[in-house]
Amino acid sequence: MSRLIVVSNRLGDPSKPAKGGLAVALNGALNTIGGVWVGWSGNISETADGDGKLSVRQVGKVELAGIDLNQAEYDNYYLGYANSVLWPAFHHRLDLVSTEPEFDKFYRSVNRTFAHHIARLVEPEDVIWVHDYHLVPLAMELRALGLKNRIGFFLHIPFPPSQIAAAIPDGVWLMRTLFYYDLIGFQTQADVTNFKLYAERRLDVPVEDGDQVTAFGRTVTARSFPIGMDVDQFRALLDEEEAQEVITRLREKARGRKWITGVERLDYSKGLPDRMRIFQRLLRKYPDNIGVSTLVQIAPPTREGVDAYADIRQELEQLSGAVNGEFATIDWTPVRYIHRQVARVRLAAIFSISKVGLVTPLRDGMNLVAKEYVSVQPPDDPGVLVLSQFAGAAEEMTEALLVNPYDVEATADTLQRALTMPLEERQERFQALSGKVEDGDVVTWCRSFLEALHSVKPQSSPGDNA
Ligand code: GDG
Repeated sequence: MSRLIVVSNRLGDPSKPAKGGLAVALNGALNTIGGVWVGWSGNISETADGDGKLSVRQVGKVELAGIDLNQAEYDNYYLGYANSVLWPAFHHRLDLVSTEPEFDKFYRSVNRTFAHHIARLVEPEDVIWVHDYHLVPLAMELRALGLKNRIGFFLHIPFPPSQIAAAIPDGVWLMRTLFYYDLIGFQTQADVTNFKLYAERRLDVPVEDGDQVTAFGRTVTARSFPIGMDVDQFRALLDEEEAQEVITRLREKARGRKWITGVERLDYSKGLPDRMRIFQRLLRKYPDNIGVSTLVQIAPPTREGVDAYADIRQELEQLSGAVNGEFATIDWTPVRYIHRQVARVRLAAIFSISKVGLVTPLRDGMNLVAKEYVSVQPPDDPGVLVLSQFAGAAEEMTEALLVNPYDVEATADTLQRALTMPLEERQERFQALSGKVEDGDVVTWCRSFLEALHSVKPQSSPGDNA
């Protein structure tokens, strides 16, 4: 039987609780079906460029193959091209793109290093599944080494509209490398459309109605596979003693108060300053919330080596301080801002007693927090999901209250509607959303991507050494 080789920037550890959305999803998938996971080990060691050491260990059903980076590779590939060029550009933030001459050179060479290690690990029948924007050119590098395996790619972040994609430094080269995959998975139908429009408008190739796109002499299948969460695992956390303790303690403290909860890495794509403005507007416009509704914002640090992240932290701290200064009383603090990683079991507990899940990214591939919030709501008294229309999740989760987070006034009105929604409407919305979250969980997502990868016609190989 063919093995599954998963490749992602950061190597996860299926035996430990995961932090980011990608790790959460892949832990679920690999623990279910087993295979090899290849990724950056998290170590920075002093090796020559392109010489990253590989260490392999077995954890349960999964073989973990970690590749070290050196400091220049970390700075220029990870913090550089991946997180200072591709991440902001793909999230429509061209104003935050910052380039250095070395970025793309290192991006290419780290992908080549990954390819060399994978080529030694892989067997002819193995299926390779590459994840995310750090590794777009990996298939091209693998093909250049002669690999004929089926190779799929899943993009966890949005695919930008063609005008934005056209502004990406080295963008045409990057897009060309996508055509070395057999299957490209996107989070939403809107992303698939953007990809096809890019091919039509910028690569000047005819695009048919189906899911295949041909350019540079290669044909790739492009489809949407909305990612899901591990519903059973997350719900099971609520049965743990720690979760029950948190729930009891928070209920006692709350005494009729309402929690509005937001959880995300402190990233500018997540719209956190706008969320503070929305909450401030709610308190100003609907003063019945003063002393009653509390915004719990958990925002653990991320990518602190990139300047834009220091700026967002400062802005958020200033805004949450301003809201607290304006409205706090001796016995009530309107914003509880936590800039630390919170244990997953506690997140499940906090979500389950929150009257509103406030998920208002300015742009997001999917957003698993929206699904996690819904998955642990009590069916007899569920809370309400307020969800940005710019999260990929909005394409499926249409029974949430969908908002435009740039419109502070209208979103504050919707937040008030969520806080005062009658039980019957909350239950109706919850039933519909909960069914969707269960039906499209991470196991289904993984299965449907792999089935599609097994069923697409593999690429023929002219031009593999391009
Ligand atoms: C990328 C895409 C796409 C957050 N804070 C804590 C914590 N988390 C967990 C959440 C959730 C995960 O991290 C975040 O996932 P998201 O999907 O919301 O966002 P990204 O990290 O940006 O992930 C995204 C995803 O990939 C999957 O394809 O949905 O669009 O950007 O699981 O709960 N977990 C713990 N403590 C925290 O403080 N334990």
